Amino acid sequence: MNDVQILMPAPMPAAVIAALDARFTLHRLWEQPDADVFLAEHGPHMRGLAANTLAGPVGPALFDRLPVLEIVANFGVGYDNIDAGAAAARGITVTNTPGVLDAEVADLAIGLLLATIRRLPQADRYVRDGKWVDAPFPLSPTLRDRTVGILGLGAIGRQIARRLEGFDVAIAYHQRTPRDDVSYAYHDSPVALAAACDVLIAIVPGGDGTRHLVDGAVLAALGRDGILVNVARGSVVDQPALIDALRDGTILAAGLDVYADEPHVPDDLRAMENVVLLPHLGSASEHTRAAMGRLVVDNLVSWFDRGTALTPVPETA
Ligand code: NAP
Ligand code: 8YV
Repeated sequence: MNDVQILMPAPMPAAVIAALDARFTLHRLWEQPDADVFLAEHGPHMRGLAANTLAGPVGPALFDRLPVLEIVANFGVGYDNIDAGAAAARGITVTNTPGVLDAEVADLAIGLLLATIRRLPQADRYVRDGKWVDAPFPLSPTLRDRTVGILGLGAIGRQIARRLEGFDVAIAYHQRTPRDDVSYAYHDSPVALAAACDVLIAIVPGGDGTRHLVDGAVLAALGRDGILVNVARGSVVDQPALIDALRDGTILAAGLDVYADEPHVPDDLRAMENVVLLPHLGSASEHTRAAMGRLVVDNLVSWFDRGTALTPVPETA
């Protein structure tokens, strides 16, 4: 036991729990019969918070109940679940898990793109349903001769682009700041990018700054042969506009790993044949989730041993 009290609002991988148990006094909020009663009694002693998207929003309402909180260690590189500005204003450090999941998420994005364009899940269902004996599976669209637009050429976006180079497709991108270390074509808005490409891969952070960055106008610009792949956050895409665009042929197809209200996926999407739907799998391998978990633990240990976080987010760095 250690006198540093850490709050974990929602479950994390067993290895993270074991490592934190060994080093700190860890409180599992989800096991408490009454979270409110627990927070009223023990919240004033919590110096660290181990958070993930399952924990719900981490912001002023929770911070008010944790007056000596020093650090929020998030299990995930995206931290739109955390009000980092409010944390900064209170002197609370927020950490995330950059670097350790980039390759895994990029692999998934490429897999989802190929699955969507070549209709791999539909073909799998076709074989399982015994339809192949009656007729060959219909020919699919192709990745050949396409231009792939990457919305957000950050750490993961660049890994996606590197992989795409091996597929001999043209690559373009948009983000607010053009990069001087790549030769891909830059477009100064999401609409301009969508107009210049016929595959659009979204991999920007979630949150207010990117809400509905992919809206009806972007989907119209992507065009009738267009394919949207969203591995960013559900909030980045106007989901009702996407459903309309898929239904009326404004775009050809979509591959989605993330949704507006996870884990709920609208029936409209689930009924469509021109979408491939994944349950937020970007980083979801044993290898990568273990690496993310180690970084959560290492950030907390570094903070309480040495007073520095390993991977603070820019708002609280
Ligand atoms: P990153 O390195 O910070 O890159 C984010 C990129 O998005 C930056 O290059 C940034 O460029 C761009 N961007 C930010 N705001 C923008 C805006 N308003 N308009 C256009 N571009 C904008 O982040 P990352 O590590 O690549 O991760 C990106 C996101 O992927 C995460 O935040 C998370 O939401 C998502 N993600 C999903 C999964 C999954 O399982 N599906 C897994 C990991 C991550 P500028 O600042 O120049 O605009
Ligand atoms: C995880 C993610 O699914 O890192 C992110 O931003 O979206 C994924 O790696 C998620 O964070 C797990 O809670």
